Amino acid sequence: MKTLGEFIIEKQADYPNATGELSGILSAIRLSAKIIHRDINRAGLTQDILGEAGDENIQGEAQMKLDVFANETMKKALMARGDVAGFASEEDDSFIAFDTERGRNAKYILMTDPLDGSSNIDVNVSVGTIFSIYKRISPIGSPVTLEDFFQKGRQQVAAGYVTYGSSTMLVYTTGNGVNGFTYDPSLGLFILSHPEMKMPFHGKYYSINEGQYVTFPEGVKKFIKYCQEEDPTTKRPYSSRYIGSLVSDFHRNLLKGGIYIYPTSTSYPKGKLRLLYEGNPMAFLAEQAGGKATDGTHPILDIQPTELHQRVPFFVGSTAMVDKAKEFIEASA
Ligand code: P6P
Repeated sequence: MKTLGEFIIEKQADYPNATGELSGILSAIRLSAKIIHRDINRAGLTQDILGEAGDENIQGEAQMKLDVFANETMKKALMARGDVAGFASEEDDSFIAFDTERGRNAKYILMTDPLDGSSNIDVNVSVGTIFSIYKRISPIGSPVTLEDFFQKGRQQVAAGYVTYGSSTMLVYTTGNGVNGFTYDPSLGLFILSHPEMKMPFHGKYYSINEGQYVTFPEGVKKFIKYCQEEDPTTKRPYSSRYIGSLVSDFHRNLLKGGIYIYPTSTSYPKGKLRLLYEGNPMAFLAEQAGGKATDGTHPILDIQPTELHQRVPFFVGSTAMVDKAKEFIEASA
């Protein structure tokens, strides 16, 4: 049995020049996950944390009380460790510079969707936390600037998610593969349960909100019909599985193989998912596990960010399925 803490220390030993700051950030995320897990699992028991917070985030989405709670929990845990210079979140309009002596001298920044899929909480469906970590590019000793947050996804030094499902798992990468840890609440420990996770090259699940079918681009419509055709040689039809929680759909596809798609639509002409704290971290994980992530045709990790909350069409999962979707999109262009 290897705990997340032991794993982090073990991996840090692989880097003789490591200063322990990245390990400190991962420890802060671990603490946040335990606290959020606790509150999600008692959400139905105390009305004070269910439901809407009565405010909207910059996306115009009603903030759930647990969205705000998760966001503040992560901020406090990271500030307490002092290893992060700046923070950006789905729940905050702008980035936040941790403008303390320690914060100004920290090397890293973190972006997060603190509680993805939170509208599912009140109906007891899985939700997740997504995080993305970069080295800052602005001078150490000064407050972070927007340019620190506009780095391409390929510059990430670490990324991961916590899925609060039938069990709570933390899955992350620091660029040398993907490892999964299952939380044991009786011990208060994350235990290495899924070492060196690999996304199957092909899969049988496709995840997309087919209620929006009529508004999808032609290539996406053709890919969906391809998934539904009878063809035993390619094990079609595939199964449609859409949880309404990116982290949960991604996690199933990471384990079993599959593709998740949130394309452009009438409601979301640029796609719904946010590049910086949803697309990039999930794309980094997918590629590290042998999968792929594109905007339909181009790798997500190569997109140059221009806005903190910019949206992007998102195709992520098994390489063969992402490539097949790209074929239909390019043929219909
Ligand atoms: P829709 C949750 O809000 C989220 O960002 C993803 O986790 C999820 O896959 C998607 O949006 C669901 O969106 O429009 O299908 O309800």
